Order: sequence, then C-alpha cells, then structure tokens
Amino acid sequence: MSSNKTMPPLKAIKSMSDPQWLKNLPRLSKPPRRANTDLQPKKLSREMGYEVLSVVELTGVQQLTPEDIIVAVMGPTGTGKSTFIQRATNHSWTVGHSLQSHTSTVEALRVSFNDGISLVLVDTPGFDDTNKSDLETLKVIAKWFEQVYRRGLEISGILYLHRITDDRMGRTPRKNLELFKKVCGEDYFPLMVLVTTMWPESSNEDEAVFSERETQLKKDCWEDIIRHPAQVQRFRGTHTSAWNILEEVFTFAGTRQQRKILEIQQEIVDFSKRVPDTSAGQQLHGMMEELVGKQSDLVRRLQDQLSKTSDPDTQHAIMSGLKNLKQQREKVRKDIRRMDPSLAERMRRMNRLLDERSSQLRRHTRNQLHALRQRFGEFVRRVAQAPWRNRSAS
Ligand SMILES: Nc1nc2c(ncn2[C@@H]2O[C@H](COP(=O)(O)OP(=O)(O)OP(=O)(O)O)[C@@H](O)[C@H]2O)c(=O)[nH]1
Ligand SMILES: [Mg+2]
Repeated sequence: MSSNKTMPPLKAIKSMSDPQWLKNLPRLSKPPRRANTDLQPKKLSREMGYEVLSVVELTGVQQLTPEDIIVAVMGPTGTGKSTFIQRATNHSWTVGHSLQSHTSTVEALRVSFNDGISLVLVDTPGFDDTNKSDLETLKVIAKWFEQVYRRGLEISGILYLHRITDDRMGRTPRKNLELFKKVCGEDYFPLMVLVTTMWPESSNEDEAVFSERETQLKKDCWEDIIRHPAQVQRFRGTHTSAWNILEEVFTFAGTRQQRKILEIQQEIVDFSKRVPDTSAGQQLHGMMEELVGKQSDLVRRLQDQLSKTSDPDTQHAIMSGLKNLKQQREKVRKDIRRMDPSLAERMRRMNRLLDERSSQLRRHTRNQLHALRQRFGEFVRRVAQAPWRNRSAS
C-alpha cells in the first residue's frame, strides 16, 4: 500500500465547520437508527495542507463511522472511476485495462488525515457491466446505500463520471445517467459533481473539441441536473486534479442547509420498497422492455434475411447472430420476470386460490359421499324390510 503524505490545501473545507447545516435536518417519517456522534459537526476547519496518516481499504459498511465524509464515485464502466480513486489517494487500487468491466461490487477506502478528518471514497460498478445484469448491479448499489442510511450515515457527495472522449452520448452512458438520476433523486442533485474524464494533463489540440463537447453535454444531457445546481468539473488524470474536484464536494457538503438523502435510500428504508419497485427499478424495467422489443424486431429481420439467402456462409453468419441475440434477449426477459412484482404476486394468489378451491372440492365430495352412503344405507335397510321379501320367503 502506498499513500501520499501531503494533500493540496482544502481551502473550501472551512465552511464545514459551520454547524448551521446540521440545524435544519428534516425529520424522517421513520428515522433510521443513528449514532449520537453523527450530530456533531465534522471537524473540517483547517485551511492548511493536510497530512495523510493512512489509506485503508474497508471491508464493509459496518466499518463506516459518523466522522467519515463519504463520497461515492459513479458512472458507466470504463469511465475511470477506479483511476480517479487511485490518483486521489496514490493507493494501489484495481483499475481495469481490458474491454471487460472491472469493478463489480461496491468497494470503499478511507483516507485519514492528521487532525481526525477522514474521507471515504466509494468505488461502484456501472450499468451495462460485462459480467453482471443491470438488475444485479442496481441491487448491489442499492444495498450499499441502504445500509449506509440504516446506520444513520449520509453520502456527502457523488461524483458522476463521463468520458469526454466519447463523441456522442451512446446507449450505455445514457442508460447510466438515467438510472443514476433515479437512484439519487432531484433533491440530491446539488450534491453531485458531474466529472468529465480522459482530459489531457495539459491543454493540447483536442482541448477545443472537448470543450465544445462539454458545452453540448451541459446543454443537451445534464441541463436538468445542473439547474439544481450541480457542478461540472474536468478530471485531468492527476492527483491535484482529483483533489480540486473533491474540494467541490466538501464545499457543497459544508454549505448545504438540509440533510440530503438519496431517493433510493428513502424508498427502500422509509417506504419499504423492493429494489424493482423503486424509481430506479421502474426506470430499468421500462428500459429492459424497450430493449426486448428492439431485440425481437431484430430477430424478425434476421429470420427474414435468413429465409431469403441460399449462400451457406451468409446463412451460418445469420444463424450465429440469431443465436447470440436470442440468448441476450432471454437474459433480459429473465430479469424482467424477476422484477415483475405483480407477476410473482399473481402466481402466489393463484396458487392460494387453487389450494382453497381444491380443499373446498374435497370437502364437498366427502359430504356428497357421506350423504350418498346414508341414503344408500337407508335404501338397503328398506329393501331388507320390504314386505315382498317376507312374502316370497314364505
Ligand atoms: N488517458 C486516461 N486514461 C484513463 C483515465 N481514467 C481512466 N483511464 C483508463 O481507462 C481504463 C478504465 O479505467 P477504470 O478506472 O478501470 O474505469 P472504471 O470506471 O473503474 O471501470 P469499471 O470498473 O469497469 O466500471 C483504464 O485503462 C485506465 O487507465 C484518464 O483520466 N485518462
Ligand atoms: Mg473500476
């Protein structure tokens, strides 16, 4: 493990010493269990540079304390979330260099400073992960945030990363952004920092193109978030650049007037919703149904092409494409089935009804048989005592 011994001055941190932001905490309908110490203002009042005492990887939410300033790093896979954490802390943190998604669970590490301040940076998986379904990814993220809230702790800020080198907003970044907005909820937007990554360390010929792209992003994709307002920052891949961005989070955390809760935390903890029933879950459900629709269209078109071609190579290529596509569609359908609460509930209700009906039927049949036996017994008795029987006997 390696760690940097000095940090750039965190000039904005002094506003955190103002306990005003703690005074207007809204009361929750069902307050989570919280430690008393959480109501102490965080001791962030120094304007000097900070000395890092240690950088420690955490094994779970239970290791978090009310003294921790928790900052989550989110965004699509490969946008540089782990790299950001690595550069900020100079800690050996796993960064992915292949085409596969790398971070598949929520992982956190704590940077402790000399005067008792500790910052926890949280690495998260992105949606469209190559190893996990989106539902699984959402569950993993939701679980972590839920546990934090149940412990009475709060997320001081979230960095949402986007690659400035992406020349357009593709399906994956768009999906990530939409789900991310639902996970956080509008009330949380002021505590978000939208971070564009992959900027060159210093200005070069790409700078103008990237700046233009950033303007476009702000206008077309981030307008609703920025309005609240959220910050937009550039990460230039260096330690100093990472700390300039983290300062923004501290500034917001220090000046906020009320406690901010992520929408998904509130939905799960306060309203006892399952992940698929949260706003993010519903959004994902809609996206998956749309995807299945598109996949089915494509399957039909490929089948059509297959019926029109007689070339064996083309047939082979189409057939393998079809196989892949059908497998992908089945995976999404499986997730939809797992998410659909009404379907599961309907099945349970139907089973209950069937059980009730069959036991009613069994009772009815038993009663009928009993009645039949009685009537038959009566009949036999009458026949046995019938006068004509006595006459023929004599
Ligand atoms: N040039 C440049 N490369 C970067 C930057 N950030 C990340 N990378 C590279 O992008 C690749 C992916 O980076 P990661 O940090 O693993 O991305 P991630 O968002 O954590 O990805 P997942 O864990 O898969 O979600 C790695 O090869 C990094 O070295 C950056 O700011 N500049
Ligand atoms: Mg990662």
